[in-house]
Amino acid sequence: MDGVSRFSVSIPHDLLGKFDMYLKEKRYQTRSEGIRDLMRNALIAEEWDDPAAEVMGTISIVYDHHTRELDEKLKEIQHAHYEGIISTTHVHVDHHNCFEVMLVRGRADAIRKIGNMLISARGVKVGRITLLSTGKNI
Ligand code: NI
Repeated sequence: MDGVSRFSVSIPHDLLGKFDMYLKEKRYQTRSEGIRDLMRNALIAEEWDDPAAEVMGTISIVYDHHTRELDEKLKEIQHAHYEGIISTTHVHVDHHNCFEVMLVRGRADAIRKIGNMLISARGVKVGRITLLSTGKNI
């Protein structure tokens, strides 16, 4: 393979055994592919540590839409930050609960701020910011 480096790693037997179990569970065909993904994830986490880095990801929230003024508040936050939120998908889970996933792109600090505002809104039961990458630097 062109542009590929090979290196050897010293690793305790126990740790390698656990790692192999992890790879099997995650359906990796080879150790190399599993290690490449772990390295990319580490680099993506590093990207997000730089406030000015351009990142992509998702903000997911589950909330009860009967909570007073919550729908309005969530929409207000999204409109105030329309340049960072590319797309929103809303699922009516049941009579009370809504699941909303937003695709986001922008500066890491701006995306974190939007996510934290949405997740901390009163009535949001659970939320996650998923840190992904534009893929340019990994
Ligand atoms: Ni709904």
